[in-house]
Amino acid sequence: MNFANVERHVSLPDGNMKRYHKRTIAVVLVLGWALVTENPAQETWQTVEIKADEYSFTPNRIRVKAHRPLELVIVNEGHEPHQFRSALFKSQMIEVAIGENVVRGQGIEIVDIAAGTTVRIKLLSPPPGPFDFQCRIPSHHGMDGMILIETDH
Ligand SMILES: [Cu+2]
Repeated sequence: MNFANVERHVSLPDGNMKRYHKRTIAVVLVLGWALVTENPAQETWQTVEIKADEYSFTPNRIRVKAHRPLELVIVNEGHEPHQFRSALFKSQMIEVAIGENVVRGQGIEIVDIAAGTTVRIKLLSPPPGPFDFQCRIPSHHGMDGMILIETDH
């Protein structure tokens, strides 16, 4: 399957999926994803809550384990929209949830988070490495951070 044309920007500011590209929605779920999400008790999720406001992320240094399911809960406690962008998502199938609205796709780089909303981003098997994250909305300088994903060895 070719993901080259997948829309790289997820935006569900009003709790709907209008702006989300149909091809991304149509991406076939990997079997592993289905197995894990249907049996959540069998996997230990790493859950990290990150607060976004004007103009920072808290915390902005995060350390998690590689190849274990990871859930990033991004809470926009500010009065402006923010983004959560990371190259971490580029090569991964991720699930993005705002309330009842859930989108899964690969090739997503930018998740928009409206003021006062919470976005949950799930990755089943995060790869090791340091991954920057940021909000690149003009004038939102300083909204950046790093996720360090470590192996057990
Ligand atoms: Cu921002």
